[in-house]
Amino acid sequence: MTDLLSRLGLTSSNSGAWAGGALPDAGHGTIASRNPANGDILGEIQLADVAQYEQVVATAVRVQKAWQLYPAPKRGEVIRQMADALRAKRDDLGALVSLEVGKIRGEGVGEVQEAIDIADFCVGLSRQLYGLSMQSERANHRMYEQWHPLGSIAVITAFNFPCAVWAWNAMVAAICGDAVVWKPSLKAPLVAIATHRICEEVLAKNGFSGLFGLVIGADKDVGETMIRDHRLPLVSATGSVRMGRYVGTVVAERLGRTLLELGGNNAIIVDKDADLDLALRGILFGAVGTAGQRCTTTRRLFLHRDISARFTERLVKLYEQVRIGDPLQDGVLMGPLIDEDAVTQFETAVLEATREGGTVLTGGKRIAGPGHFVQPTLISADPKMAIVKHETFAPILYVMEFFDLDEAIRMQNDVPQGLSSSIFTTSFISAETFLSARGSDCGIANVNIGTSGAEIGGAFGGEKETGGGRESGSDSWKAYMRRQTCTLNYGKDLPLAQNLRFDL
Ligand code: UN1
Repeated sequence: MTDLLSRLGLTSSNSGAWAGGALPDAGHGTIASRNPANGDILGEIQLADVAQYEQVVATAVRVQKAWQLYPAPKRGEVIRQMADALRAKRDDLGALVSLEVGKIRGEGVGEVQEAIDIADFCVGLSRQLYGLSMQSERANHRMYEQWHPLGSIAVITAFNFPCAVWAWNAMVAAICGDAVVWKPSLKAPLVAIATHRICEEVLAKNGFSGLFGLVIGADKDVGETMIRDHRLPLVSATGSVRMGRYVGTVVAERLGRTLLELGGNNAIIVDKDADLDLALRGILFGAVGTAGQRCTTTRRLFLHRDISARFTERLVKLYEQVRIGDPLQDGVLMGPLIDEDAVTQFETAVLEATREGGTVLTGGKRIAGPGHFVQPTLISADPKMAIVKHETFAPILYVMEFFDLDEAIRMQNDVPQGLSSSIFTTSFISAETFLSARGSDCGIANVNIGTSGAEIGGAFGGEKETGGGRESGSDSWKAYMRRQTCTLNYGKDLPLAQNLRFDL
């Protein structure tokens, strides 16, 4: 383990403030990063204070001034080098993700791959960033729109994707000509430092050291200062609805922009004509993968009543075969929850569900011993139960029945969140209905695959309380730029729009 950490440039005590290199300890206290599988301390991190935050932002703002003038395809070349640098460290960084947040090895490495993928995507994007041209109603006039860098942006990330979600934002923002100040979760600081170091090294080699800043600090000082900071026109935040509502309100007050990726309460509908083997695999990955701690985790399952009883039996059997344990061990499918708080929330939700009339079909308990392990849990539930409408970041899947597709879609949409959704069906009509305007109301709608594990090429995000933001692929880059509409007159006359006359 020590070898792994030192290969990633980590020591037993690490700076929590990075502005073109590590800033010295501010004496603002430290936090420990612990392995959730056994409680071992992986390393200490010196918390950043507000003065260091100032230094990080001032550096980012200064470097951005030069970066925005560097041609976008050249910015793409720097990001290409970052993709390569991440590739070279992929397995080590992936293992660190496993150690610090408890993902199984494949998922840890997969997360770093996601960061590499978005970097690759951005290399191509750097030669695009297209604007539209319009037909002018005036003779000898040309109209078009172009996109300029927004400036320096804030990125706040959650523990569950401690590398990839930052990369979705940072790589795209960098291509767009922006600087990025990152405030990661205090539950995953080492992955943040290691990721930052890899990218900072590339920036430094290219003369843009400090374009990416990192501040590992408390919400009450560093976080508060950051969301109120007028130098950061965009705050991109991933986390709970409660956090997003607060950040959104504070940033809106200063008329800044937010890009919010908040809670999900994702459902899978299994129709009576579905390929049930496929559905079982999709559900298992969606609900048990990452120990139920993805924002895209499958939390609700709607089964057609004709297949419900037999299918549930098969699902219970599958759940009981899931190997739980050290996430770095081969064959293990589920690691621990992130911390003791998460275990308490798991237990509270199970209790609440049974109190409301739900029945635990399998699981429902924490696993004794060191580490924050719980059992993957299936609960037979009713869609009206309050707990079913609530996102609990744990491997709990509520199982419910439906009679026809309209009812299933209605139940699926009847929650405050709107991130991801899917249907398993072999019927073209059911699939298209699910994807139609009267179908799923989520930002992501899938057919015959689960709710999680999206590719970076699409826009990622959701509706309603999920916050409405879109990150990663497609045209999400537009959130990181400012749009300018330009009208040029190359004639000798000055015609006005709307045929207006304004002559003496
Ligand atoms: C998250 O949980 O915040 O679609 C992001 C997925 C991953 C990203 C999840 N590609 O499950």
